[in-house]
Amino acid sequence: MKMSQVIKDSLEKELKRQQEHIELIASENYVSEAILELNGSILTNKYAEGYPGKRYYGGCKYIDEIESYGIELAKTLFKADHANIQPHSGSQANEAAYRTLIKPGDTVLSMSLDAGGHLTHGYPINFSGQLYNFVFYKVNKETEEMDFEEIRDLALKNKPKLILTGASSYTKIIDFKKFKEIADEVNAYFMVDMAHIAGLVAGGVHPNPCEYADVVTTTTHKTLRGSRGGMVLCKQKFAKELDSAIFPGIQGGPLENQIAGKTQALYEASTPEFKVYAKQIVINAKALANSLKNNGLRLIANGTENHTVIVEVKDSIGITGKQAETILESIGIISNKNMIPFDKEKPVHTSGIRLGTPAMTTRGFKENEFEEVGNIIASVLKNQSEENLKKAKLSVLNLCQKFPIYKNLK
Ligand code: DSN
Repeated sequence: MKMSQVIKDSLEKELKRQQEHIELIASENYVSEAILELNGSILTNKYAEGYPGKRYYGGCKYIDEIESYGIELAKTLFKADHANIQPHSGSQANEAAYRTLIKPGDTVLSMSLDAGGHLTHGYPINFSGQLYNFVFYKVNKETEEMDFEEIRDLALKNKPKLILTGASSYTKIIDFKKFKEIADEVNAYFMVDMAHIAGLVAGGVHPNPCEYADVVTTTTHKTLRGSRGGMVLCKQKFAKELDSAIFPGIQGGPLENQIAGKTQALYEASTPEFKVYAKQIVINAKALANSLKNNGLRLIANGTENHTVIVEVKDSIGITGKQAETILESIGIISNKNMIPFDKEKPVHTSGIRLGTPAMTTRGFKENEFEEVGNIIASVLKNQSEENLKKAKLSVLNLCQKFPIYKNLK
């Protein structure tokens, strides 16, 4: 049957949008054509509840080959004892990790949302905040970086069963060794959600949490540049409980087309080319940060060591994050409003925007392009005259046309 014209029209418009915009959402990326093909493949037809060699359905021989290969690639790439690549999302990966390590009502120490944490790290309206007793660490008010004195004090005072780190908007290298020392001191499990930095870890430009943590969760579609979904890695002693927590605990049939796409991403991330890519993501983020700073903008924690830059706009420019996001979108730059540490604005407005370099690095942007992007952003956030916006929009389109994506897709 032919594709619905309604869907086809929207799909074509979305392709054009992706081709003609500069994508700076730190959690997005462009997957390879091989991954696109696998996501839309016949693997979507198959039910395969269970795990390779232990399925509840017949006909799983080739599905098992792909999933087993993905598991082995994940274990090798991240030096993990055990891997489960079935979680449908990062949220479900985190839910499975909690079910593996703790019981409802137990205390967990994690990073607050405004400081850079995630909804599933205990936000009161998320399942995590409703089931477990979360206590939050923030960042140091002066440096806007993690403060290990505060983290240790909170751990000693609250005696959590689990200490969790990993962030959605934190721009510095995370010291997993220090976290592990604190966890050991208070006899807590240690969990890392490396969703944002998984590709940087795979590429060797961020320390690997698997060395220290009992359980490591991630999404597979951010810096790792794979199919949309989740994955959990853990020490051998948690393997059985983790697998049961995912299936039959919280999920039924795995999405084998997505699992094949994740496997392809793990294969791609194991190549020397991916190491070059990961390194360039960080070089580009530093170039973007320097350009914004040279234009007088204030960055949270004064810069970046990873793929993300967070710009404070409320006090320094007098606009909210939401307004900044809208201004940038009007010229073809896609970002997202973002809370900053100790934010006084509500999450729907915020005082900052979050920018990331993974997607445009995939497209081929290097330092010069990111310096230009920084100049454009600073210029339009400070001056929204019609003439300035028009000029900026043209520069964005020129940059996009120089670095096309999916040349074979129409
Ligand atoms: N929504 C993701 C992000 O943008 O960071 C996290 O789940």
